[in-house]
Amino acid sequence: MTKKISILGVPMDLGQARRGVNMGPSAIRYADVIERLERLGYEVADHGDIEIGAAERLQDPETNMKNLKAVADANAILESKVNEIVKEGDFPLVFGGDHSIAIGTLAGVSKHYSNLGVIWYDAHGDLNIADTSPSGNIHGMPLAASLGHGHPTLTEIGGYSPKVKHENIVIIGARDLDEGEKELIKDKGIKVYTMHEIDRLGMTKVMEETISYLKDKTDGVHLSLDLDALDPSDCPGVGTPVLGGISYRESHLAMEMLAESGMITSAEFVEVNPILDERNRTAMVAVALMGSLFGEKLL
Ligand code: 4U7
Ligand code: MN
Ligand code: MN
Ligand code: MN
Repeated sequence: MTKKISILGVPMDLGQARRGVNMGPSAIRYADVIERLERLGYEVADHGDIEIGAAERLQDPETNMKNLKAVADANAILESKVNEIVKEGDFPLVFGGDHSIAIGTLAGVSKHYSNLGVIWYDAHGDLNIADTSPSGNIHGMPLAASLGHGHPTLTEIGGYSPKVKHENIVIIGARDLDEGEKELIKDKGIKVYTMHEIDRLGMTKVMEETISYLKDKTDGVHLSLDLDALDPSDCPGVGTPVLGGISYRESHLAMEMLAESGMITSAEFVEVNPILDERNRTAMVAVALMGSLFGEKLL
């Protein structure tokens, strides 16, 4: 990993229906992320937050999506900022905001690699397109869009598509998949470790397999970590909690193993909603996991 980390906040809440997730970047900063990373020896530059447009009042009946334009516009800005950060040779670390922002992050990162890998740490697949989405919420679509599926307004952000290949992604923590998402997973043979496999194999094996699956075929790996991957008892401050999630300890182990692998080249931590949280706990978990991801050790 590079020794310089560039932070970008994306106070996006238009990709879903519950307000408050726009305060995620503040909550994460409040949990002392910069000090934590500096203590590990990194030079940290905080680029502030990007601007988000206004919400549309109604779901567009034409597209079956909410706030398509505002979400796409913000992602286009995010794409160019992340692109600049990677060009500088810095490590882009993005704070959400809802998960719709992964579209822009991946668009900014992916063109710098010939085979970007993606680890999608999430209770959900985020593999919906407008036609399969039960909600019309774009935060349930970013992985699909990055694979080239869905509305061109989303898939073409950054001016190219796809950003990532089906065989270069690993989903970890899934336990709430919609029918269309399950079909896509089976159809394309997408690698998924659901909670079943995490229970059965243990996190050590899941991460060993994930790392060896991505190692040889990728030249960079993006970590997209949705805090709802963790159990709601550890991370109550998320908009779409699902019971039976990954524990705090298992998540630390996963981050430590990724740190050891040295393979992660960009990351984002999303869906922290301080309004739904208990005393900023979810943001504190996010920051603790970032500590491990960037090499913090207990001894
Ligand atoms: B998140 C959902 F229907 N699949 O599409 C949808 F269950 O970024 C949830 O992972 C999406 O938090 C959750 O609306 C998106 C729903
Ligand atoms: Mn999720
Ligand atoms: Mn998600
Ligand atoms: Mn969610």
